[in-house]
Amino acid sequence: MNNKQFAEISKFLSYVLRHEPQAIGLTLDREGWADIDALISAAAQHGRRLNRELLDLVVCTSEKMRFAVSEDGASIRAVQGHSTDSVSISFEDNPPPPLLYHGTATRFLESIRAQGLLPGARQHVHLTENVQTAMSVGQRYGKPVVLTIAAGTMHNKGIKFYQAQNGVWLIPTVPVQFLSESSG
Ligand code: HQG
Repeated sequence: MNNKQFAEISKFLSYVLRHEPQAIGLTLDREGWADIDALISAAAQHGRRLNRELLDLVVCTSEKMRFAVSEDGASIRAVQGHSTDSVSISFEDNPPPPLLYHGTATRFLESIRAQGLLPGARQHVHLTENVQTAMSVGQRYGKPVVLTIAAGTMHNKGIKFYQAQNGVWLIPTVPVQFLSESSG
């Protein structure tokens, strides 16, 4: 598989496992799991040839570790990033480090200053422990800026934080008083 094929499969999996499973007639359970055989046959019916080896390769080599295979090897899911209402992963509250980071584009700042961080189409706002990662996430939408989140302070006030299997931190919203615009 070359890089282009890898990216295409990864995008397709993000689409059906995070956003639109119904587009190929796939069912996800509440924890986001899809039966792998069902996924392969639903994909085939929609002109997308997949097989178990390709799926395992994408799961294992995805730099962002977006997907996971269940312990029994029968199911696959996206570990975060969902927008579909059919999935509600039961994350556990996890104490965050004192500071977390969110990368965004400068053109969103005015709205963020007014509303805080909102999840947009997804179920959660995504935060990272790594400034560099935040910078590259922000770059996807324009001139990047990294916001610092006083995560420890928020957690001490009883606000819950969740961490996906791939280390991404998730939270429903970040009120503006916990945000600052320098990355230190
Ligand atoms: C912005 C990728 C205006 C927010 C990445 C972001 C990440 C606001 C955009 C993951 C706002 C939503 C998620 C407000 C937030 N007003 N704009 N009040 N509050 N925003 O793509 O965090 O490759 O849904 O700053 O690596 O950019 O998909 O979220 O710019 O981990 O695996 O609204 O997606 O991972 O955009 O990215 P997104 P995100 P994957």
